[in-house]
Amino acid sequence: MTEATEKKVMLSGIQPSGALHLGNYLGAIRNWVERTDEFDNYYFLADLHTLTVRQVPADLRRHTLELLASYIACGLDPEKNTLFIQSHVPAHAELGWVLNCYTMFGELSRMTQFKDKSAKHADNINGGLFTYPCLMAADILLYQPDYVPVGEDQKQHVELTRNVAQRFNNLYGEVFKVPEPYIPKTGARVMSLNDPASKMSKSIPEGCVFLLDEPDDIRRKFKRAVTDSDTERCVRYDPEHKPGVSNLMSIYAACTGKSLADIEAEFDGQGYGAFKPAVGDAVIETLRPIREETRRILADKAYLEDVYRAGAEKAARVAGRTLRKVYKKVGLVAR
Ligand code: ATP
Ligand code: LTN
Repeated sequence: MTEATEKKVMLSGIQPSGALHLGNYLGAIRNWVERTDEFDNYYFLADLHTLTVRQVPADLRRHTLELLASYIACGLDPEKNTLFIQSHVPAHAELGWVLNCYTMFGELSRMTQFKDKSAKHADNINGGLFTYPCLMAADILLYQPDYVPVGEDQKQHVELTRNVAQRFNNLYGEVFKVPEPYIPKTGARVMSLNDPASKMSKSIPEGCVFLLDEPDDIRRKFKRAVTDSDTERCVRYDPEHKPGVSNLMSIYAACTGKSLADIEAEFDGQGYGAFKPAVGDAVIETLRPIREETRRILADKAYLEDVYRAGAEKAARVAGRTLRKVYKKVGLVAR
């Protein structure tokens, strides 16, 4: 195979800090699945990242395996995607340290996720929370990816990664590929069902639809979804004035493939009463096969073990190549 026909590389990760939700699926995983054949793919579970916030150890272990099972259930075939657990590939922590030394205090201070999380966990504003983007930059740069598919909230971290990579390359030559963020058109920012001003997040469970939720729970959550207090009560896309309905429309569009204009026409004259259950049903049908398959895979621990072992082996080979180059460039003595 010639260079020109080699596939481009795609890489991303999710923290196993809780159950996966619709925002993670529509904003991230689904886009990974759609691009499987087109790219050489690396998808990992960012378990080291979760330590920035206090975790219950047994829950973290369970969530990590659940997330791996969900990756596969969502359609990430382990034969076509390198699936692995971050802590199984020591190069992440190693390059993370080096990049700490090439990232500025001021840059890290500007990260909105740091500001949000330190407000939320005011009793535990630890160093890891602050330097977390350096570990994320290492996660990415080790694999020389072309694209990093993430939801809108992670764009700032990918931009920082680009800046750090460029800074390093300016000092030492072309060591890192400078990656592009890859943000989906629909689902990039799924908002909470009970507060359309904040993103859907596991920390607001009532406004959050989890991939393993039963249909009845999903139906109930959509029935109670906050819509807008405007008088016209029609289904129209207007994120500024009608954030609740617009969020539901985006979810419906992402689950059915319909355009926003089609949806406005479909519910013309019907108000919110017919619309909300229709969105609930569309989500139920989208998530049904994923829930069933996740449960099936989770029961097969030996299979999961095979997947994460093989994934770590391949990932370590690729990551090791970049790490050795970095160590050499900065002047560390080769072992
Ligand atoms: P938390 O619930 O604690 O905010 P999280 O659900 O955002 O965490 P992450 O591991 O931070 O989980 O995110 C995993 C991926 O899902 C990232 O690519 C992120 O951009 C995407 N994502 C997370 N929440 C949403 C959302 N509400 N809408 C769209 N994409 C999202
Ligand atoms: N920071 C991300 C998770 C994450 C990630 C990454 C995403 C860690 N390392 C590398 C893309 C590439 C988050 O909190 N969602």
